[in-house]
Amino acid sequence: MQPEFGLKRPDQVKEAPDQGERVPPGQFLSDKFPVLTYGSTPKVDLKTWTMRVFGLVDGEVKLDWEQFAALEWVTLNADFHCVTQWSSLDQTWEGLPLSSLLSLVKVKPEAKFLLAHCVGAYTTNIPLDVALEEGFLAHKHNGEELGKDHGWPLRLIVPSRYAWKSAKWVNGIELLAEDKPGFWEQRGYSNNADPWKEERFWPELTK
Ligand SMILES: Nc1nc2c(c(=O)[nH]1)N[C@H]1C(S)=C(S)[C@@H](COP(=O)(O)O)O[C@H]1N2
Ligand SMILES: [Mo]
Repeated sequence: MQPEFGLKRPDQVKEAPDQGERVPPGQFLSDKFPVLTYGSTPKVDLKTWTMRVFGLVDGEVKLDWEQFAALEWVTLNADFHCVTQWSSLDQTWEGLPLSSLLSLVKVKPEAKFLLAHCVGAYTTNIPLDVALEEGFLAHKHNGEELGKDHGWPLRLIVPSRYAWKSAKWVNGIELLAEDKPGFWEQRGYSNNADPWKEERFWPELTK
């Protein structure tokens, strides 16, 4: 297990002083969109793909791709900040706000957190209020379907947090009463992950 800790400043970076107020501390702008995956890219077949909303909900749902694609998709413009220090501004994502997916079930009042599940073992956790405000399920990126390595057919986007919260190949949303650290959150990454506060790793690791 080799966390991404201590990775070097990325090669393809450009300084953009005029963008300074949009680039969080310790980040550099990148034109590229590198692939960062723990493990290999899973094979996904739309014929068998499903999205499940479960846990503290009434009326659990499981949608197949056709049902998911029939929902009302919108466009989101957001900046993307990777903990390995690159940021890409003004990315356009097309898909479904997480709040729209959650409106298909009745979220129980005791649900306060959410754990995103993926094809493969990756998970990541976010507070439910953050999920409702800005969580987004993207199928297209800058006008094109997501690349297979970037989470096709569907990835989570959580613009206000470091990108490990933007789970690729997402296929399940679990509602929880207690917070439950995800894959990287269990392995030293910050639970909150706010790039503007440079919440990269557990506070005790950076002391
Ligand atoms: N399922 C899954 N999602 C994931 C990851 C992963 O390893 N598996 N890596 C995360 C990390 S650490 C980052 S920085 C972003 C990178 O997204 P990208 O590969 O599209 O640039 O995806 C996040 N989502
Ligand atoms: Mo990352």
